[in-house]
Amino acid sequence: MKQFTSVHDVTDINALVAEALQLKQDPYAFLQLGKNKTIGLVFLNPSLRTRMSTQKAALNLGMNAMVLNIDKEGWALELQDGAVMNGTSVEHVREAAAVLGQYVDLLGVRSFPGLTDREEDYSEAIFNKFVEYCGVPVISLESATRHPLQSLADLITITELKTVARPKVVLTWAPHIKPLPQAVPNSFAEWMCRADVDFVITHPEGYELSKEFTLGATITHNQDEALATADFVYVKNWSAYEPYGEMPGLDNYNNWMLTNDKLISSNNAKVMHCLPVRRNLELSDEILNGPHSIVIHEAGNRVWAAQAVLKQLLENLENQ
Ligand code: AN0
Ligand code: CP
Repeated sequence: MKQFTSVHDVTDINALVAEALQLKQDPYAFLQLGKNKTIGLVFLNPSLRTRMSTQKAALNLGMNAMVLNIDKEGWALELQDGAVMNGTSVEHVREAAAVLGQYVDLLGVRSFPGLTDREEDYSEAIFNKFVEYCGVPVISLESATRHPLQSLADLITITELKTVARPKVVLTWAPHIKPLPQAVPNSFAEWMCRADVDFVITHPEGYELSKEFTLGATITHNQDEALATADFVYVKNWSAYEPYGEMPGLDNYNNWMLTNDKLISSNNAKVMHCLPVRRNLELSDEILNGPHSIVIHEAGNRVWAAQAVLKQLLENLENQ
């Protein structure tokens, strides 16, 4: 693997999951692989899990990890080409990314969408500038349209905890008070459509995801119908793709929050969420505190997802 920005960078997702589960059994087996190698983790937005799990994964491989919260600790970044920088921005991403590439062997980047200009977000305008100018392999720590480390951890979790060969996996929209990116559901859909699962997406009218991510999924506006016989229920809020970044009809959809009652017709479903989660808005206390929830286990698996990816990227560096 040369970079990790989406499922398209992975040749065999099942082999990557198997590798992650092996690392979980024996976390320090490749301590020598990352010796004298450094990963930089650059955040333009907040993070708890991605930051800590990727650092942990790097340490398990014998690497050094350096973190920069570039939005708070770096110079104010200019992202536009050709800008006359006589305003608030101090450093252009061309120099910032190129200089970071001088200090590290791998670079992780987190860059959320603005949710106002769909074309800009879906072209990954900011993320791709880091890819273009840093000169080292890049790992997505969640970009405007995808969160592949999360999706890999989700697939690892489903593979580990499934009780039938081909589980039914349901992605269900949940209420929220502010517009959130489509990155997590896009990415989850993109991975599930390639996994050995029956994949169903349910959301209210107006929350259709971009088709490029959902090809092969069953899509319904009927949440009850979707939840029937589900083995895994993946809860997530997202804002609309069209009209972009808006939350059409939100006031009518409070009843989309998952409760124990809604799971009665499921196959004793396990409930997932990428976290952070707003309790009793997106997901009820009774689910999060109860036996259905596997969200902490899922977050734990972020380490093995990151470690499997870093291992393959390091092996690729060695072979160059
Ligand atoms: C982000 C999102 O929905 O993309 C990050 C999730 C991992 N969530 C929030 O901004 C609350
Ligand atoms: N799930 C996830 O990526 O969490 P953080 O935003 O805390 O990294």
